[in-house]
This record gives sequence, structure tokens and C-alpha cells, in this order.
Amino acid sequence: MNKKNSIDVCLSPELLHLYSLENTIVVVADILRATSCMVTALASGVKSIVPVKEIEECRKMKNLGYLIAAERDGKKVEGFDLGNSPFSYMDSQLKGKTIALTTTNGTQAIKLSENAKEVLVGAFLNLATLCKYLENQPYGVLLVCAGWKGKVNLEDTLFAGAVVETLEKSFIIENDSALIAKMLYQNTKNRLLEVLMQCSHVQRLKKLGIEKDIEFCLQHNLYQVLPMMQNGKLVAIDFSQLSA
Ligand code: 3SL
Repeated sequence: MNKKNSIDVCLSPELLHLYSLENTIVVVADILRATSCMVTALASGVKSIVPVKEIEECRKMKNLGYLIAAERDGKKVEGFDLGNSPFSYMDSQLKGKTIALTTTNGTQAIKLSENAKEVLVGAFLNLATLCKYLENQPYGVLLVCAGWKGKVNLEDTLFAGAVVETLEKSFIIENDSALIAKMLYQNTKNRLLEVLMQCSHVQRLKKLGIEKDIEFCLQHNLYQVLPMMQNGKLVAIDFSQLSA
């Protein structure tokens, strides 16, 4: 029997230096709301998304023909076409478009993970599709939780726990962060919304009046899309061909 690869969880991008990205598939998670938006956008027909670090760099991409999207501290940045609500990415006018996107934490975590073997984007919205893909890969998996400005958050940790729980038979768990995430998810999965009502980012989003986004982002398996970084852009990989 082949030796199993490991599955691990990096609870904050600030801890990423402790992990090797070599021969590792990184899954970036920013459940509220960046990676949920990315999954929704690609599932709704957006062609690709370019994750960008800085607001001004992203703004300049308008002149290169991109639609531009930016969020800071939960709010859409003035002068941009889009913010970071999944509902705004369901617009049929976005079909076939490429969007340059910068967010407070999610796009930063993606940029920091660029040296991995593959960089994927995960959310509860595409959990089953993501896990089905990972199960068959000959590499270790590292879930990178985007957190909030370097701090650990509950929603990304819970998502990481859901992935670990699904894949634990196919991988080995070497570190306690993966165990913490898994145990947390197992203890709360039947009342996720109730539990997450206490978390700091939900409080922030509620102050901005965007509760509907929270409920939306906690739905499991709404989409069968798997965003992967290819040449600096997130694109939906053709899962039916890959799993054949
Ligand atoms: O931090 C991020 O990248 C965002 O997802 C935060 S927010 O949900 O848009 O406030």
C-alpha cells in the first residue's frame, strides 16, 4: 500500500513560514467572504479572477481591461466595479469576464501561497467537489486559513475542519492544528450558523447590514466548481475531466 500524504491546517497566514509548500497542494479558505465569492463567481460564469494584493495596483488594472473589485474592512472600496458580496457575482453580465480582486485577507493568503505545487480555493459552497479532487492527488494538503489581519478566526478553522474530517481516511494528520479544526467542526457542524453568530467577523458584517451573505456562505455543496491558480489567475478546472 502506498504511503499516505499528510493533511495539515495553517490557522493564520502569519504561521505560513512554519510550513513547507514544496509538493503541497494549498487550499486557501476565507469563508466570510472572499473564497465564497470566488467560488460563486466562477460557478456563475466569470472566466477568471486575478487576486491582487494592493488596492492601487488593482485600481490600475481597470486600464488593462479588467473589471475591478475591492473590499477593505468589509466594505466595497470607492471607485471599484464590485465589492466582496457573493450575490453581486451572480450577475449574468459578468459571464466570460476576468475580474481583478483585492480583499483584506483572502487575496493576501492566496498571494502568500503562490509557491505551492497547486493553489486551490475552498469554501463550504464547494466542499464536496474540493475533497473529491484532493482525495486522488499524490501530494500533501495544507489548508491555509486567511483569518483576519493575521489573527485566527472561527469560520475558516471550521471549514478546514470539515475538509480534514472528510479526508482523514485518505491522509495522515501530523499536527494538532488539523485535529483542533476537525474536532471543532465535529462538535458544531449541526449548528454552524448559531455558533458563528458569536464570531468577530459576523459581528463586523452584521454592523454593515450584510447578514444574508453569512447564511449564504455557510451552505454546503451548492456548487461543483473548483477554482485553481493558473498563470496568476483563478480559473475553474474541469472537474469532470480530471476525475475521469
Ligand atoms: O478578508 C477578506 O478577504 C474578506 O473576505 C473580508 S469581508 O468578508 O469582505 O469583509
